[in-house]
Amino acid sequence: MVETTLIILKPDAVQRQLMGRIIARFEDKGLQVVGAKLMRITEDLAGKHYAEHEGKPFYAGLVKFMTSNPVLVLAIRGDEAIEVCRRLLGKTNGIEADPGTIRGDFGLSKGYNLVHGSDSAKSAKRELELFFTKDEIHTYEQTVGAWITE
Ligand code: YYY
Ligand code: MG
Repeated sequence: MVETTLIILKPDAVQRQLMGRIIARFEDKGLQVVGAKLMRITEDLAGKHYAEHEGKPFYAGLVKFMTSNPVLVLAIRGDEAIEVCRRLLGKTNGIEADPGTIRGDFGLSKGYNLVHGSDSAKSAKRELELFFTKDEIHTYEQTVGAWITE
C-alpha cells in the first residue's frame, strides 16, 4: 500500500552536512520526496511531536536538542513507506544500528541519531499534520515508478 511518512533530518544531520547523503538513501530505495522544509522547531512543536516521551529521563534533552538548530522535515511517499523508512533508519542507538542503515553508518549516539521516522500509520498521519499543511505535500507522477513496483 502506498503510504506517506514523516522524516526529520535532525539538527546533527544538518550541522554535519549529511542532508544530501541521507536524502539519497530514501531516493535510492525508490521512495519519493513529496514535501520538504528547512525549519526551526519551536519548543511547543517539539513537545507535541514527542508527547509520548514526556516524563521520560531523556525528554528534556531531546526537546533541547531538537530545538537547538534547524532541521529538514520531509514527507516521503512510496510502497509501505512507513516500515521501509524505519528499516532504512536502523535502531535508535547508532551503536546498535546495523551497518547499511542511516544510523548504523553515520553515528555512534542514541540521542544524536540523525533522523526521525514515523513508527506507524497513526503516527505518520498525526506527525505529517503537525509539520505540513495539505498544500505543502505534492502529488506528482513519477514515470520511473512503474519500474520499481510491479
Ligand atoms: O523512534 P526512535 O527515534 O527510534 O526512538 P524513540 O524511542 O521514539 O525515542 C525518540 C528519540 O529520543 C530517539 O530518536 C532518541 C531519543 N532517545 C534518547 O535520547 N534516549 C533514549 N533512551 C531513548 C530515546
Ligand atoms: Mg519514535
